[in-house]
Amino acid sequence: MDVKQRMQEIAQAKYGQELSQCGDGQLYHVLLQLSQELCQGRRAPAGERKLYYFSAEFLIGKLLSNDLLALGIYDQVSQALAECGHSLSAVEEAEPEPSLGNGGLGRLAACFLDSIAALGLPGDGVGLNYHYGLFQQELRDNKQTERPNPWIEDESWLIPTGIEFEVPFGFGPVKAKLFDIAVPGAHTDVANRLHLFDVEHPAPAPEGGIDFDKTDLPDRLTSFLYPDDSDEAGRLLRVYQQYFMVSAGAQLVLKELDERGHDPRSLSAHAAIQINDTHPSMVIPELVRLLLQRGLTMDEAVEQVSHTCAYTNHTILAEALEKWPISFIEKVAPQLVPILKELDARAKAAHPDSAVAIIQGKPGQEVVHMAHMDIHYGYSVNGVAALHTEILKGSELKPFYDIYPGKFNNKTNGVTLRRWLEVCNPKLAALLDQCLGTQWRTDPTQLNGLMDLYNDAAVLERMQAIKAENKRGLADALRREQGVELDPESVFDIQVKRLHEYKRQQMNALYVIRKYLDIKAGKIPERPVTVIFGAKAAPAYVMAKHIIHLILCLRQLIEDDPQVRPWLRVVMVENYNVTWAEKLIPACDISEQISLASKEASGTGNMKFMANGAVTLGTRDGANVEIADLVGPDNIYTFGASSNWIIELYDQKARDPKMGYQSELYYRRPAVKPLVDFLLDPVLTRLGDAEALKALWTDITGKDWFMSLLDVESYIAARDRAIHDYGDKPFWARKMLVNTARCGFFSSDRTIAEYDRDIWHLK
Ligand code: 26Q
Repeated sequence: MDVKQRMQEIAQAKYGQELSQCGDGQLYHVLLQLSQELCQGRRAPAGERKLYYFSAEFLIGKLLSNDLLALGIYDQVSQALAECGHSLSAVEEAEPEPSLGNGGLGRLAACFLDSIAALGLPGDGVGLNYHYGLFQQELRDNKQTERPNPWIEDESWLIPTGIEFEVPFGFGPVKAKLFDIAVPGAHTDVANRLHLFDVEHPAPAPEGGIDFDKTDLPDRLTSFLYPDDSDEAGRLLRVYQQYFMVSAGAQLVLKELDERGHDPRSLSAHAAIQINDTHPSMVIPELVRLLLQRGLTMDEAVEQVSHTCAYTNHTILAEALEKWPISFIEKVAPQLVPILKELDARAKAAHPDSAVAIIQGKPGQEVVHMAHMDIHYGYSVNGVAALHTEILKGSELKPFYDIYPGKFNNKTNGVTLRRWLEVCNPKLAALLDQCLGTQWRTDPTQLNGLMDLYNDAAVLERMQAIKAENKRGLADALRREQGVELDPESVFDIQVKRLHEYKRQQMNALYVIRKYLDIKAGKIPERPVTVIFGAKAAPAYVMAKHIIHLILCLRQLIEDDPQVRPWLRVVMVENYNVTWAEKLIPACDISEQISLASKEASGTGNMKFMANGAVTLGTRDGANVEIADLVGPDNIYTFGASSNWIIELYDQKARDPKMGYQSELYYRRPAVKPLVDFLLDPVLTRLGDAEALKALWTDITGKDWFMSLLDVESYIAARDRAIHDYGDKPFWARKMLVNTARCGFFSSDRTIAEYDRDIWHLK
């Protein structure tokens, strides 16, 4: 096909204009149509067994560039646009970003769909079509406010399918309408689908912020994605959303099984359902219910479901493990209650230990423990990094591991290097082509070949030149979007991820305070550093919002201080999302991965940063451990207490609340106290809300549940060492090179190949 000619035809038909006369918004719609035509022409991958990846979140980001790459026409389109005076990056600006995820878990699901298609495997996503997605963040008066993010235009990536199912809620049936987004596989001729269910008459956006009447169902069922907090008023709606997704999704699975000519008694031979955290767990009782309706006995239904469903755990934070009051389920989907009770009774008969029960609690106050149901009635349980899986087996889920050792397995996360290297960092990708040939694009382990160039001065210099160009690109974007002027010669030190106490953005802020106080005392740092944050806080997560407030007040303090500003800058990117990530990650020198050891299941940002030649400053947590093993101690800065020690501290604390970790103790240390007390200093508090800062101070000096003070001294030392080392250009460039060279293991193609080999068995 002549790509440019087809673009011209579409432009003529749509707008009666030449390509050169079209605006960027029109060109985006031309390319949207072209991509959709090409996806339509692709076949679905064949296989005996088909995977359905059930997830409440798919953080897909903008799709245009990725789809053009997967369709093999990226270069042709870029050139065609250039020939008529346009640029693909300008056209991309016109694409709205779907925000169908909170963070890591949702972005992982998007990377997985990309890799499943690229490996030519039959596997579709199943989720919800949130109209306003995750909230859009605004930063005003040093605080976060939230607005809806309407991303669906008249013409969008969503393809109406005409397929509908009825979801039987307690209050009556609701129609679920299916929309699809095509997922073309790179270097293949196949495409899979992301299936998103929607209500028939979606409600308009609420006026003002994101608050709305959460009882106004069904029209508001698919309005918003729930932020990862425990907004009490929203909890019931969340269960409605989950049941809507899994009931429609389960009906889709059975419809496709039927269309392929298979009996429901052979479900597990022809379908696999991956349950992405516990959000879709109700698919288990729902499938049992639908199979009973189709004439299977309870034994047969349970047998099929237990060989169809597999569960991925993404967290060990107790507060994030979903337990729904049975009264909620009674209300949302009463028909599931007898099935849940039967599943619970069978589990209790086989395993009387109350720690592994599905239904727990006193009569009248029972809760359904979603993860427990998944483990009893799923055939696989996996963690998302080696350390995480070991913690699940050894402590969090130990009673289950003792019962079902064979079900547990590790699948270390990965990221699609197509989006997170090829598309977001074209200059580095071109250098890699020059050095290694293009095979690394299909086999990222080939990146190991870079190690042969460890002493190649020309390559090292080119890597640094590319980093410098990317830093200037980021500085340009921040000037355009936020009006801040950055020094691209300074060290770009970046922490971007959801705001959570366990991720310890507050510890990063304490480092900023350390440097501020040093400079004020006349102790000038070795070189200028720009500290960049990007983070959304769940609207109901008070402490997270206090931490944002602290960061923004520090920013203002430093911006207004001509003595400090040349050496230290703080930037908070407003509305951090996938689009910003694609600009930030290639421009990063130091990647902050500083979670409290044992708490970050894996992390995936850490992998994207290393691929783009950033050096990690991190704790021995999640996949950081595997990154450290791959790059070796000279190419990563690790610090802080070990996960074993942290787990021991929490155990001690559980045994005796007065023992164990005491932030008081750390607070008293002379190197720590002035940093924390700065939260009360009028120099700072006059810029913001003194009460909020006091509340944060009280928490850090008293409770500090996520131990931000435990590691703060070793953190400061490690960070200073990294900033010092940065000054030796060739020395630092080698670290960059090793990080890119060793990132192949973290390709989600590798992760998906393992899921298929060990869990799905699709072909
Ligand atoms: C639960 C109940 C009610 C409302 C919201 C939620 C909820 C929503 C989202 C709970 C958790 C999440 C998201 C979790 C998440 O993103 N986990 C991350 O998953 C990544 C992919 O495996 C890991 O790399 C990260 O370490 C992990 O934090």
